[in-house]
Amino acid sequence: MKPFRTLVAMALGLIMATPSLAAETLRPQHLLTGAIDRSHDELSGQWTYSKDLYRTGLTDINGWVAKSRMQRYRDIDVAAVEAKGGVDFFEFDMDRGPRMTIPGAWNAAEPELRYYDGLIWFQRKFTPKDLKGGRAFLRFEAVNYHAHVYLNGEKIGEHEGGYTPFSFEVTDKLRAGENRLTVGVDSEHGPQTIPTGITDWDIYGGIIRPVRLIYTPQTYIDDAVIELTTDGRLKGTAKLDGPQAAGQTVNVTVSGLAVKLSATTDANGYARFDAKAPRNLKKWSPETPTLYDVSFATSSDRLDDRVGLRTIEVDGDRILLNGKSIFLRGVSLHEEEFGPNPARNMTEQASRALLSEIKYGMNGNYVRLSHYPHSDVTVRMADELGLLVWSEIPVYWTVDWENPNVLLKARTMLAEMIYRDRNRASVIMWSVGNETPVTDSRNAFHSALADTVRDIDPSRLISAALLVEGRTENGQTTIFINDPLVDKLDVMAVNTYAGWYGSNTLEELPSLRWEVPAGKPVVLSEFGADALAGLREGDGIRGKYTEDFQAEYYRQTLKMVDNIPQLRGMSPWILKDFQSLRREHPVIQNGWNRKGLVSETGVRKLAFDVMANYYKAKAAETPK
Ligand code: GCB
Repeated sequence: MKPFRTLVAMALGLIMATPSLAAETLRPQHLLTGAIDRSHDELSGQWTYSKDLYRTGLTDINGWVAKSRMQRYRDIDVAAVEAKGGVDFFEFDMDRGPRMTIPGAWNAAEPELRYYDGLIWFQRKFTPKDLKGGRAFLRFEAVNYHAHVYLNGEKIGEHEGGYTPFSFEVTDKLRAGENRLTVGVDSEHGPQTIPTGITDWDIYGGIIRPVRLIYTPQTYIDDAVIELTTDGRLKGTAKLDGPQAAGQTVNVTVSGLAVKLSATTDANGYARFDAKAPRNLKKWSPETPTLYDVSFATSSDRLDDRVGLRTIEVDGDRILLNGKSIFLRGVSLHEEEFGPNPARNMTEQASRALLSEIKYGMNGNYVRLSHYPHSDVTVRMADELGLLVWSEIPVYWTVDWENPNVLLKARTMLAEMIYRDRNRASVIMWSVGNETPVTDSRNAFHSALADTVRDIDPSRLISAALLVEGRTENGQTTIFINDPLVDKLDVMAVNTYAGWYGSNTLEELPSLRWEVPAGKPVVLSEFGADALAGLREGDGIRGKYTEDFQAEYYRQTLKMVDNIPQLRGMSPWILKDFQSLRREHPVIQNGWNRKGLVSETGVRKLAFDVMANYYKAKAAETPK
């Protein structure tokens, strides 16, 4: 009998041996690319809900089938049955339940739900349009963390993973008139979830992004991508879904460009385009974020998207955007809107406020969307404003590295993230993990993730936020990367907190030496220090937690990292104070991680200007 670890390694080997097939099997059955621009009914708004901490609506004691009087998803008018009398009784009534506005996390909705972590049932009714021979899909942009979905009392599917979209076809399940949609949302995380229950951010359970009923023709364009390649071509694919998917002509037009792209779908519904990019094409960049209206059309369907066209690659230890070396002037960001009680409801307004502070306030050109895929509203806003994006999945700190099911979950999340955002010019880098300690099983896990990314999207860069080590010899401290995962990455990223965590003083920072493997670009994915906005040196506290300390920490850290020759960018931790259940200092934190360069309501701290000035100077330099 082979040890478990060997079996896992063999399973990983198998996955890696058949990459394209593997990527194809990870493709969600219905992608509905560009969902926001399709014909749809918005199902956001008021939903009723019912708490179910003991999960009585899912299973009864001893694992028996849930009692019908507990099944919140039943297609039943409880009040009407009660009015008739009889033996039946109920321990729920979704129609008369309390209401919550969807989308939005429940912790912000009601004080009694502030720290609720478990199952809550949500329900709403809706009346669909006449399908007129077409098809309909229920599309969820994100449900955190595990969704159990029922339509008119019938289960239509489940989804695990709190930050990526999923869709179920309901063409034959809708009825004329009123339909009843019920979603059980379980926020609980455990050893086999991604992330596990141990993070540095808040619970944010709920239907956190919009829900829509999407209408398509019988045969429709499920997915369409277009990109500019480094050899100056416009390439793309479209995938049709439906009975007439094969042998169809797909025509692509790009607003304002005289380019003719046309192809016929193969037996599996795929069409592939390839043409020389016209000379007058304006490339997308942070300075000129040109977006083109691209439309993909067949005889029965048309899919529109606003797309930027640019190239991204590494050349030795440089990152090239449109063939030119670039320095990433960024900051990290959690998905949390400004304000004292965020609900993770990323409206355009909320997202614009955050990203504008980076772009115009801080003189930035880049944002690390940490630690999970953010709303597509945010990514589209980055396209519009001109911010480059690092996007990642929450393979964070601890994950069950040896469990093949967990690996499959991570690969599925990667696929769902990448397939959603392949048309976003802003996204230049996919990250496969954050601060995961080096072990054989972790290395194999991450390596499989890197292969998955390369397989699905070879056009973008791969990175991971790595841990660094330190060594002191003859009084000289050296920080170094000792991680075999580096071989799989295009860009090495490191998190460093010397001067905040650990025993280094701020004065020592500039003398710390960095030793990084040659030949690849390095970015600092994190560095930072806590400060309570308004707290100054001398206010009854000295050093850590004051704005003065944080600003000095930034000055000294910047001096230190300026000595790294391959440094190609940074995303200090973090734009805004964010809610975290690890942070309970009663005077300073009260549930907030205070490493923001601005407070939770947007008040800038002293360190904000340190970064803004540093980036202003960087923007004026020509990158090496
Ligand atoms: C880290 C983590 C980040 C934390 C941060 C901190 O290294 O990647 O999620 O919030 O440190 O504040 O300690």
